[in-house]
Amino acid sequence: MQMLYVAAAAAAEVIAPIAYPADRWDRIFDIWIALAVVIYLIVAVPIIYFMVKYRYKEGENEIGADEHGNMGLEILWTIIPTIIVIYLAFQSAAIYTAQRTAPADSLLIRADAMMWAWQFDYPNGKSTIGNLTIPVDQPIKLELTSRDVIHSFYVPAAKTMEDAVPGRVTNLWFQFNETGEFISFCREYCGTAHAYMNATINVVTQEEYDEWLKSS
Ligand SMILES: [Cu+2]
Repeated sequence: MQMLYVAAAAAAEVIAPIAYPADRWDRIFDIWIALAVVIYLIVAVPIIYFMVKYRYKEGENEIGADEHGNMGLEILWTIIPTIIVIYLAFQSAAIYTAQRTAPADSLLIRADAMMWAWQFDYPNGKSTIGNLTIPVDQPIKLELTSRDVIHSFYVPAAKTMEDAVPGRVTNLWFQFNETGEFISFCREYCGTAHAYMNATINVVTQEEYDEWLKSS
């Protein structure tokens, strides 16, 4: 089952994700699950084999051999896991950094959270509530803040989110690779209407975006 899942995940990777940085997150997941499956098999297969091979038989090996360990094995199974853990740490840190660092050519939009809505402020002064219209194939950097309590802006398609904290400016980035209507919602419980604190992400072509931005 796990093997099938890894194979499916590997096949799915060829297709571009609906939105970045979902692919970074998926890559971390694939690396961890692939390693976990390999380690699981290395441990589980010999366990089952030895359980059968050395099962109790009357009159056979009734008193076990007096083993005193094996220095070579001890070194081997200390060094290999150490290398794996260091690899995972560096790989995850590199992917995490890419996931958290907005590309230099990002379009900057400000998002203001309040009970219970999102307000978006565009570079030309245009402002919307509950609707984020953005161009496709363009990295978007959202600078978040809040007017009242802590909220959190979540973009499921991009597998990214960030808290909106009063008195502080935080940020997150994402990029949609196809046009369409997507959903985002508040992911930090913020009171009575928290469950309705959604925003529509309207992904349009660059021309449509320019047109939309100019209209009042
Ligand atoms: Cu909220």
